[in-house]
Amino acid sequence: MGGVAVPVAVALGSNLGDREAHLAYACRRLAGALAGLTCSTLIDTEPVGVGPQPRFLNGAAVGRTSLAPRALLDELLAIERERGRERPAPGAPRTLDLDLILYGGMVINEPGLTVPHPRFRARRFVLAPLAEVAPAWRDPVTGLTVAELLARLATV
Ligand code: PH2
Ligand code: MG
Ligand code: MG
Repeated sequence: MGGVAVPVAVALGSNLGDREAHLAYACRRLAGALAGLTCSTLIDTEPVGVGPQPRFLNGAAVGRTSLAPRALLDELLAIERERGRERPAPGAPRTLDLDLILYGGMVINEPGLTVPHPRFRARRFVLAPLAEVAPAWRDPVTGLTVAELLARLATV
């Protein structure tokens, strides 16, 4: 460890197998990886942008980490694999998807690691649970809070 703990937000999703068990597992594992973890309640959502698929269960978690962004991403991918996540094709149904949404106020554009998550501002299934646990967190790109981004979704 070492370094200053940075507040981070993670989006959780599942639409394959026992969705609740996968997300409950993710919250337990994240509680070990992130300090002061808070997990949102879970919402059942229509699949967005992936064609006909089983419905999703979505949630969000916030906590603090001393891991660098890439190390945290590796940890998220490891937790996904622990639930048998496979990647047969982009957008395929998944047991567990853990997306890094916000890493403090950092803006990162690297291969495989874009933070804030490039599509989170348009996704109600991310913003609604995130607004439950971190409404005042600010998106470093638009300067808007999570609550403002969610409110804006209704009108655009
Ligand atoms: N994730 C996607 C694509 N579409 N739709 C819902 N409702 N929930 C998701 O988590 C989701 C999605 C890509 O990761
Ligand atoms: Mg995703
Ligand atoms: Mg993902």
